[in-house]
Amino acid sequence: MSGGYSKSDASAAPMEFGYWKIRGLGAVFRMLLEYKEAKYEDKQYCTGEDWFKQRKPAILEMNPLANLPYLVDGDVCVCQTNAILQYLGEKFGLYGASAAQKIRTEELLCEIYDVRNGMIDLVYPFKNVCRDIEEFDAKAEGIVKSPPFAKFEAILSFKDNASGGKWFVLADGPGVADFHIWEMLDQHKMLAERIGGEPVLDKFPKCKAFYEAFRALPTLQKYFASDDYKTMDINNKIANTYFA
Ligand SMILES: N[C@@H](CCC(=O)N[C@@H](CS)C(=O)NCC(=O)O)C(=O)O
Repeated sequence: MSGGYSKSDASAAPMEFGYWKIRGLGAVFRMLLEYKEAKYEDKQYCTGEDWFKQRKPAILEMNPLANLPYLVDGDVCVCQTNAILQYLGEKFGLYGASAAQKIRTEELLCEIYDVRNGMIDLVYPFKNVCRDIEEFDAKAEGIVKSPPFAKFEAILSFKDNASGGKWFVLADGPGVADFHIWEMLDQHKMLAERIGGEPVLDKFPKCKAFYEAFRALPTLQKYFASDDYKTMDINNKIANTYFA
């Protein structure tokens, strides 16, 4: 296992965040924890031995749903991406200020997880959606021609948007769903660049403005300058032939 960097905040014990040493579902949390300047240890597992043999048994003691990602915060151990995002969203005040905003956050977390699953189908041959590079090329081209962000563009334009279309849910900055949406925008942007397709973001002007505003957030600059963003593989090695 190799460690990422962690923040210092004298007032609280550090949280433990765990995931493989890839972006995968981990990048969403690394960005969120950095954005909030949280005190946390970023456990990045490199091998099955590191996770399944060394750490998972202890996480199972805390939560029978043990999986990657997980979060340990004092006595609390949360698994499942959307449950962890809800937990951190409530902790940081980034889940929604009203019942309507909380519902929108939950909707968007589910919606963007669907988008992520499309990317997983594309890049992992064991999913049998793209069994070889020819099938990958054909499907990737289709995704880049018609990227799955029209609904997100519509949310940014919708009458109830509290920020006038700058952020997805909250009035004055990103909520937890924005972090997963940004990660998927970035992955689709990179996919288009990789296969020489048309720029994905140009098709969605509001999503593009959101992408740029998020990319410029001051407390995220350390993350964007780090190897966790610049050089870390997006997907597990099994997908690297297609989209690392
Ligand atoms: N729906 C789960 C999926 C979790 C999952 O599939 N984790 C994969 C990596 S993306 C894993 O390798 N888990 C380790 C394990 O099964 O112990 C979530 O969103 O948290």
